[in-house]
Amino acid sequence: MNKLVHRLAPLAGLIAACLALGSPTAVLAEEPVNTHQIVLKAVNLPSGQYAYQVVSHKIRARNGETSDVTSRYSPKPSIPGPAIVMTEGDVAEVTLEQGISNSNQPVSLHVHGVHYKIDSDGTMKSLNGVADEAAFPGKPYTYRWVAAPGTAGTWMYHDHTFLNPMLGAEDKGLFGTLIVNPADGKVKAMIDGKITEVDVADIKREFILWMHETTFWGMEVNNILGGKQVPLWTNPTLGARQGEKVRFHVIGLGTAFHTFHLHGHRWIESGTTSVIDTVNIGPISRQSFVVQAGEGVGPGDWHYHCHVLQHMQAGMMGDFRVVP
Ligand SMILES: [Cu+2]
Repeated sequence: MNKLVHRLAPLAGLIAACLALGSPTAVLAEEPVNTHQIVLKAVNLPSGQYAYQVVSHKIRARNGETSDVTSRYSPKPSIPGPAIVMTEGDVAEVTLEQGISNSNQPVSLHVHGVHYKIDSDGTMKSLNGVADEAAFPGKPYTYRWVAAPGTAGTWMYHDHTFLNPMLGAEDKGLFGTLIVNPADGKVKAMIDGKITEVDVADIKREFILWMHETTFWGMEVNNILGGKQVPLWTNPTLGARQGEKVRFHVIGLGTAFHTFHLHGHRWIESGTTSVIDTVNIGPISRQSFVVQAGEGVGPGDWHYHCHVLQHMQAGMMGDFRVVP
């Protein structure tokens, strides 16, 4: 029996490989809703860290209209990197440039959650068996991401080659957020004490908080200002008007396990109907939830923090400032 299993195992592996390679070609049969043409650059910061920045972002809609949304982004690099927002049915062609002045090593983009073919894996040939899928100085690399049905969620993109050809340098700042909104435009939320659905279009602000070691790294996407992105850097004060629907995206990075807690607010745990106010966040696990700012509690500086005592003591905290 064991011998038979051993003889069949390579065949099963081959079939599995064929199936896996076959599926990305079928990810999006029809023309994409929007095609995002994004140019990103990886650079080094004076702090010794590294970061991504957007050079340009154009969106070509299915009807052929093209819009330039580059002004949404900070003109400077940031940690976390720019938040890329797509909708199920969209495709992104992301070109990465190596703009790191103190190194000629390859830098890449490896994305989570969405579909891509093996040549958009963002790893070296030693890992993917196909090609060195990274940008070298003067030699950009283009990746194709497909936000196929079923990929809605908050995901990570990060370097997978720089400094360490197997792992990359995500822990040195080369990471960012991909938000894929559902095609039907609705997300679950608890509003006025009831579990309901809200329109993504009614979300006024997105607060992205990455939990790394003993620090929150933040970014706001302000939907009131057409998706304007404001890098918030470390342990930021977040701001909203009372009653605004805001969405938090809390993501873990590195090796530590955290417990994210927000004072005065409750939310629906992602993928469940549980009402919670604290959630465990491990490396690359995430929680995305909508709250109505100050609901039932009013304005104030509502503290948020990691509830792991050593992390709190090291300053892993900030405020969610709700104004009338
Ligand atoms: Cu923590």
